[in-house]
Amino acid sequence: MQISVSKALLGTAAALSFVASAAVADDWRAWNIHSDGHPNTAAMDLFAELVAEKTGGEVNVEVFHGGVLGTQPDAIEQVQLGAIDVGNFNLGPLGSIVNEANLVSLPFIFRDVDHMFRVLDGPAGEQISTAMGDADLLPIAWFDAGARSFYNNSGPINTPDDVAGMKIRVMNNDLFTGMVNAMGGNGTPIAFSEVYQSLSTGVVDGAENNLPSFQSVGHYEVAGFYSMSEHLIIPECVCVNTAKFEALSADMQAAVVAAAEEAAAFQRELWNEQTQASREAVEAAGVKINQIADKTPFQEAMVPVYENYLAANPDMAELVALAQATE
Ligand code: BDP
Repeated sequence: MQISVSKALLGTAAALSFVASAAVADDWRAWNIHSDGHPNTAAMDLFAELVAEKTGGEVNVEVFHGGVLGTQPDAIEQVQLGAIDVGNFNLGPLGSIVNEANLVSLPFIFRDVDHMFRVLDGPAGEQISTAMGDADLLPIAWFDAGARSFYNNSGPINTPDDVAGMKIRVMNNDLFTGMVNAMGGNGTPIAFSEVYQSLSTGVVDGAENNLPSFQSVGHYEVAGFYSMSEHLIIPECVCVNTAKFEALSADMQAAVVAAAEEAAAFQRELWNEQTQASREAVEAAGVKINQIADKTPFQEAMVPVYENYLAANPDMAELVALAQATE
């Protein structure tokens, strides 16, 4: 009698635990714009692996690389809607959706990458994260994306005047078109996947990106001058649809965040190695990389960009001041 009772109980417990785990088992689709050989691709693969391990298979992430799920602005929207669950997004194209996130897209706002991470880890970062979470784009880890510099095919850029008259591809954000236009150029938003062709056919004269992306998508083959303007230092997030994340138990949330943080630590290490390796590879392929002796004229050219931006977004003055005051 006793045996059959405990057997029945065991059976019920097993059935319940099956129902419970079936109810919370979650399949997530992840968006990544990069292909094999880029640090973020390796980091997103590691994220998926760690999520499976740390959640005991209750959350499964399938990463779609190479932007096959859509352009970045589209994918950001899809994560907001919950049609894609998670993405590795650059905060540049995200700034037009979440006002606070635009802080990081102001040219020369950060002194270097370490300063950018100190700002993100402080109260300004907290405000940005909260606003992103409220917009259904909850950041659970930050990736390094180095500094972006100009590249083109006609010669080195040493002053803002060298940008004048050039059509330069930028990511989708009015701040970036404004930035190029303030130097007398013509800032043109084009999807990342179309930049190679645009450069090779002369639709644009140049573009701007960090060294790993400049190399990984072959832009160096069609733009032989890379000038170290380092005008934008924009972080990237691993961003999850907020409702999807909040539907997880506290334990599962902690497991997913731990996976993202571990993947981010790995990404930042890889990033530094890849920046050096990409530099060497493009130079070996014949690209001329030039340092810019004095970046002050570029920074001075951004004064109207800041003025216009703050006039249109007075609420952002406090965040800007907070970032600038961060040691
Ligand atoms: C790369 C970013 C990627 C952007 C791309 C671009 O990692 O998210 O889409 O630049 O310029 O560095 O569009």
